[in-house]
Amino acid sequence: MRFDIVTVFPRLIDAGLSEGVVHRGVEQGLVTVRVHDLRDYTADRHRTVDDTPYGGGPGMVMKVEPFARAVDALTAEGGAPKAVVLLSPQGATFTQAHARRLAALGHVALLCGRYEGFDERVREVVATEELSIGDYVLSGGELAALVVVDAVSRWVPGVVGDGASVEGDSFSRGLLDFPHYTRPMDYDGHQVPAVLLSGHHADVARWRKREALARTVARRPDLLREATLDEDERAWLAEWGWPGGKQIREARS
Ligand code: 9D3
Repeated sequence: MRFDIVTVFPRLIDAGLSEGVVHRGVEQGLVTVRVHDLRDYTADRHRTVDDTPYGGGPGMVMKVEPFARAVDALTAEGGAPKAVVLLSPQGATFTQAHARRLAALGHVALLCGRYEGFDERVREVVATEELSIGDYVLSGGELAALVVVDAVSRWVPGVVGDGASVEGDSFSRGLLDFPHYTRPMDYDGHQVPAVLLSGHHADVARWRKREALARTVARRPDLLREATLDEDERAWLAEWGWPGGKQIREARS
């Protein structure tokens, strides 16, 4: 997997990739992250990346030419990226499905902005798609790019130690995770559920499945619309009086 990241704060990207699962993926040669300083693709003495908005108003707008030149240069070096993603609050909200799709592309460029926004021609001419990481205000696209790199890299075979844990992850299954416990058995009167100590593996699996579903119903009922549920799960929903429980897509097993 190759990422090309274009930013005015390359060290912010370097810092975010200095540890953890993605860093190990880079060290193993499974992931390549090239960071490009947008100012290296300016043409003037002051290395200008932004300018005042046509039509007036506050703040500065990021110019199109430095982004266009940066993408031309990274294409010349490493081939054309299969997607050029503009990180912006106006983008579609990034999901696990986007992460999986981008991983399958193998080569993705990420364009980060600062200031009020991008000249619209960055969207029209340079980028192929636009993503946000959620409805909150960041100071720029760099942290969003790091989020995308992390979530996409997890889909690259070998990056996450246990392959089963990527497929089985919350959101890949479409449900929240079940509760986890480790020692001690009793923490200040808070007990580990007895079923987990029973040694009955089938009971444990069933309890976890039910807890995951109960938690999703309580906290993220919106996820049920897209979830795939097996016969047990559909029966529990009906038992709990969940409206439309039977309409939820049945898991292919
Ligand atoms: C204060 C400026 N805002 C006026 C309406 C607009 C604005 C412009 C630029 C708000 C934030 C930003 C910087 N944000 C990003 O570059 C960004 C982002 C985000 O803020 N939230 C979620 N995902 C993303 S992806 C890039």
